[in-house]
Amino acid sequence: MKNALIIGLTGQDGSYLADFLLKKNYNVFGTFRRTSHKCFERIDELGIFDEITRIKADLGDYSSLQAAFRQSKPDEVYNLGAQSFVGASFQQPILTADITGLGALRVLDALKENMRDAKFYQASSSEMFGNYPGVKNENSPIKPRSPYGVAKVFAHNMTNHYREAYDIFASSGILFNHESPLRGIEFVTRKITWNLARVKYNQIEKFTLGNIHAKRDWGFAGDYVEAMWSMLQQKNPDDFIISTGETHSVEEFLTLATEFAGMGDWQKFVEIDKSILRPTDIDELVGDSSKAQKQIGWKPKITFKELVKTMVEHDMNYFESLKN
Ligand code: NDP
Ligand code: GDR
Repeated sequence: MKNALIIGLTGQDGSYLADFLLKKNYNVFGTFRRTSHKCFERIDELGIFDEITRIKADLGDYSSLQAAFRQSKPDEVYNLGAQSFVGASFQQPILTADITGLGALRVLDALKENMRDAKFYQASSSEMFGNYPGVKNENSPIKPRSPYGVAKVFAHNMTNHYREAYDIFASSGILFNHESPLRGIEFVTRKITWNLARVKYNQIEKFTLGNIHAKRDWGFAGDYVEAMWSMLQQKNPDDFIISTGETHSVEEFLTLATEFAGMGDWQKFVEIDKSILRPTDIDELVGDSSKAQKQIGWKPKITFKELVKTMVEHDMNYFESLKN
């Protein structure tokens, strides 16, 4: 039985990855940070809380990461931990640099000092490409447009550096946006499906959005965690783009979600709030995952339409269940 250590267990991807690895018969260890409120909602929703060894560790605290390595003795380490909300990175650039950027270096260094033979996965991001136009592949120019993007570039480059300098099996997945019913509610897709349900169930009358013309390459998180695992099963470490190859605007997502919810015209209950606009945003992202398709045999299974429908149904069912 292999041991896997997931940094960022409590997040969207950490929860799906834990579920996936348990099904593959791994011993799953995952880190969480102390909070004053419940942090295992997603793990609970997937019904896997008792099957995971949970370790308290913070990406800002090197000693806790070292202890996590000593306790879990991992064969594979997945660094999914981050301040991952691009919008917040403009308000908290230093924290984002520390946790999203330096945090990855702390994990890499703890690995080098404690479990040098463990394989390492870094959660890199399409946000690293910024507004550079066109379909992105592994060789596209890196031009980040947010403190989050800049921090991810640092972590990405450090991952490559540890691979080269210390012969560590360190791979980066450059993942484009991926969503699910477990997505945090501040991200635009879940914000839309959650608030549509609140409108439908008379909890609110309206909600606000920012730049609805932005376009993203949206896939399903459950598909994307499979790619993370596959990258670590290869003979050699490498970087891979993971994306669907399709791009859709926020407005398209909103229109389709409203249609699935059977709620008519979204203009009746959505307002555009300029204060949500970011100082710099990315107009359009779309990725070419043909390298991953060829080398690791990965491809997305869930379509854009299916994704939107699943998220709408999940949130409608939740508010429906509150009535009973
Ligand atoms: P989430 O925000 O859902 O999860 C992030 C995880 O990091 C959570 O477990 C969070 O803990 C943890 N975390 C935050 N701060 C710290 C800290 N100081 N110390 C330790 N852990 C911390 O993100 P996703 O699951 O969506 O994404 C996973 C990773 O992939 C992230 O690194 C993200 O930047 C990256 N990524 C995501 C994409 C996407 O579309 N989802 C696309 C490309 C990259 P807590 O629950 O306590 O907040
Ligand atoms: P993103 O995701 O920034 O791409 O980062 P997000 O869902 O936050 O934004 C996508 C686009 O929608 C626009 N937008 C809004 N965004 C939010 N959050 N709220 C709104 O009300 C709103 N209105 C319009 C944004 O301006 C943006 O253009 C995600 C995160 O998961 C990162 O961690 C990850 O690295 C990248 O995807 C790839």
